[in-house]
Amino acid sequence: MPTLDDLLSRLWDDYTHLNPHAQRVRNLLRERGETVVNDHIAFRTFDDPRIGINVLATAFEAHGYTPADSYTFPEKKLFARHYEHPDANRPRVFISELKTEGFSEELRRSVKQLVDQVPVDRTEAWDFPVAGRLWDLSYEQYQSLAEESEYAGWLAAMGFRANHFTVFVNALDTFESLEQLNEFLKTQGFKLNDAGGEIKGSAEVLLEQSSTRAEPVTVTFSDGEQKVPGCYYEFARRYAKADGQLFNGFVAKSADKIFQSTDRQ
Ligand code: OOG
Ligand code: NI
Repeated sequence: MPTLDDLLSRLWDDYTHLNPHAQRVRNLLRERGETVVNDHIAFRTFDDPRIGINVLATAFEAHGYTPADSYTFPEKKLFARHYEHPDANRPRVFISELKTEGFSEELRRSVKQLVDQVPVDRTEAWDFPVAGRLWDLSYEQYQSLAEESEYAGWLAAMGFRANHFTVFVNALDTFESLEQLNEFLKTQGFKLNDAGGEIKGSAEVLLEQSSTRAEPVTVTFSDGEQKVPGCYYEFARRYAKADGQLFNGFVAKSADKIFQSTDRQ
């Protein structure tokens, strides 16, 4: 039986292979003597019961994760839940799904046509969260999905894999603030997602977040190769609640803008 470490390292390898900029950021932090701790990993899916949040979560629940808070995003028509592990050194897992019923008949038909191609036994496998794209897709189908929902386009092109890993800023020694880390990243040439400002959230809401902008990656569509946004790297600083415990959750208003890190420019 593969372990949680097996799953997490498969996810990291897949993620950094596709998005070398995340590995470059981590290496730069390590060169400064930092230990990079992972705050959370995020996944995306469609709300079809065959592949919804609950199905993706199974692979993590098998390793002791349990559901925590949930979040809604009315404008983007998304629902999300985060999962926690009893060992606080394990990363949180954030899984969202697209609520397809709010979209056009065409998008719903298109999504169903994709999900119909997913083999059931693949969704039951221990490594389903890193299964990649399990359907054929033309560039045209990708574009029409992305026109209605950037999230739908991204998921159709990328499939099941980590959408991002997240540096836990509290564990860094050589940066006094998220702002300082952002300045360092920009000096090193990384592009940050500035939707809603570079820093989402604040000490008042107990969470500050920033992220790189997803780098374009080459995807093989049924009608040829095209560059589309891949994955991003996130940076999160958490604050203590009144009871002295660190805030463990997410902030919907901030997350709403973090989602835009994979938008086409
Ligand atoms: C998830 C965006 C939200 C956070 O930490 O608030 C998020 C996504 O882009 O799939 O990760
Ligand atoms: Ni995140």
